[in-house]
Amino acid sequence: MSHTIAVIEGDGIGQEVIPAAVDVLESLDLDLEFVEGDAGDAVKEATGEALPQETYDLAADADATLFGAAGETAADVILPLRDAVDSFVNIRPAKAYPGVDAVRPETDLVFLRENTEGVYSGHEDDLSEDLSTLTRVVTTSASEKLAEFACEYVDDGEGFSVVHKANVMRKTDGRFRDAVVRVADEHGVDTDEVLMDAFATRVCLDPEQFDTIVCPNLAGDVLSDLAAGLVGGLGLLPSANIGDDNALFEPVHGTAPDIAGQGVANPMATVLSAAMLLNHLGYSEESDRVETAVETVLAEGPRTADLGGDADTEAVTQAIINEL
Ligand code: GGG
Repeated sequence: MSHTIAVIEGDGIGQEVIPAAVDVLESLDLDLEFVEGDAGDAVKEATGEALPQETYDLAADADATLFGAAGETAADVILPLRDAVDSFVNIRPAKAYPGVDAVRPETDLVFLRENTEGVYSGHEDDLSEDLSTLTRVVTTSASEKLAEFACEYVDDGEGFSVVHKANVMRKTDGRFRDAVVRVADEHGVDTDEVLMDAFATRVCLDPEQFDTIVCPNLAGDVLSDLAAGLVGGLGLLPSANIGDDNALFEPVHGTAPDIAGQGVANPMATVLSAAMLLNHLGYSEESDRVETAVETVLAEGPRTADLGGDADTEAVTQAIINEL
């Protein structure tokens, strides 16, 4: 069966790592059709719109989307794109690979981040010259939907950690915590609760205490970046935004303006996101092959500067393709 993949590079190193991941996917010789869409800072400058309607529709209609990064226009691009694919959870694995000089080589975590609300729901206002406000939205229904997904995701009797700050944000994180724990109890899935500030310390000191982490939107964004610091950097973290009928895959990193345009960005996070895309579309064997190829190159192949090497994006991408 043929699948249509929407490909949206966005800005900065998105324009370097997305073509690399598409090269890897094309080398597998599957029946995938790639359709390109524009979005991001440069598109906004040229057209006034960071996410043209046709790009939104492209993502909504495709079987899956591969997205790079957005800079200043992140709120106008990433959030609507996640909405276009109706994604309610952002899966962010943070795993230390052999051969990478990781701060905590024993790290193997998966963040299940609520993906529709919290402080990312867009209700922000300037009320006076001195005052800006932000409304934090938490619904029982979105929290329950995330929890239902988490219960199926763990499916191994392991349970998961619920990370929140309900001792301070009693109404919003209280609602989130209560809904997630209730759904887990109904499914007979064990949970342990951790306040998000304490989690930040504990995961740095001893990441093996944790496995799957279920958390609100902003906490998931920040804490997964923190976990990236434990495993060798943001160049290694992929992500999947999953909806009921659609999905979007993107590296956790942003546009990296300091290195954009030089051809030296690490393509691993995007290639691993492409592996998650393959798995989502049912190509589990090819997905495993891509992840194994990445692992092999990380262990013994060329690496980019963020991992202490001097190889460029193209050399690392070619090394991955050679391993497939
Ligand atoms: N590739 C994802 C990206 O552009 N990340 C930058 C960013 O600002 N992300 C915010 C988010 O993931 O919600």
